[in-house]
Amino acid sequence: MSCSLIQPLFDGSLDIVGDVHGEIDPLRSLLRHLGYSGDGEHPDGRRLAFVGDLTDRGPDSPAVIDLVKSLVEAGRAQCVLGNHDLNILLGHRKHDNNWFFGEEHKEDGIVVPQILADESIRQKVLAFFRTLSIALERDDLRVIHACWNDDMIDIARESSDVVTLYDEHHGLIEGSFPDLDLDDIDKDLEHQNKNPVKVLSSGPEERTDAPIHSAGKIRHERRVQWWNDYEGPFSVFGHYSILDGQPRGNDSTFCVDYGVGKRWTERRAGKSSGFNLKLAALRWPERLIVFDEVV
Ligand SMILES: [Mn+2]
Repeated sequence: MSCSLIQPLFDGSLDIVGDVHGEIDPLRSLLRHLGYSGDGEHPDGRRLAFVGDLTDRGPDSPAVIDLVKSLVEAGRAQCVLGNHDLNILLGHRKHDNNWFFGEEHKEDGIVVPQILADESIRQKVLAFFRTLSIALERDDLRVIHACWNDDMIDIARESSDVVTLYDEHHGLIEGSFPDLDLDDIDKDLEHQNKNPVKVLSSGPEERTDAPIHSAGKIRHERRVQWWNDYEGPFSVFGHYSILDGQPRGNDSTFCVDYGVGKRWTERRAGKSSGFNLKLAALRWPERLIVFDEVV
């Protein structure tokens, strides 16, 4: 049976969880604070939706995937693919996904403490990711990892396989280059902004006036704040990590990624509680934010 990459979102009251990035303990705390039992049951019948990026950076991506997979299989959660999850599914090797290939990951010369995958974990992760959609929707609410773009959603709606959709558009974009007069930055931007899988899971980008230094690299592109021009039902997204605690979004959009994926940097600096970087959930329809730590 084939099913569309755009799926109906659960009805009823929801708790929409931000990018978890392998942070299993904050995830368990958050679910407890939200009132879920260990196996994901809620006394008020609430259910969960995850905005994706379950993996990378944090200490235990396999445990996060195990937990979310069990919640999904029990019908208590839904989950969309994030760009980190997609990199794994597409076989795109990045420094953040060394763990998946069984290799240590270092930042500033220091090993990031992480559980590394073996072959059986790899197979399980890939099998789970193959079951996930790229967006969830109902009349009053949408869930997407990075960017809700109607045109790209409509293309993804006709597809049932995210790898095929990605490859097909990658090929089309490459094929258009001989007719265009583009430099390498333009080509990168074409791939970012014209491939529906890229737009939906990592958002549109634009050329910067001058090169910018970001994460030890020189970049000529920056992320576009698409939500400023968005119109439509309320969209909840992750991806754009909030590092300063200031809410991102407006009357019709909300970013639920409060940056827990970089919490290991706070731990490395000696913190063990009172973290600035958090895992969050948005309660719907209450529009209340709940964090993993109660402070
Ligand atoms: Mn992301």
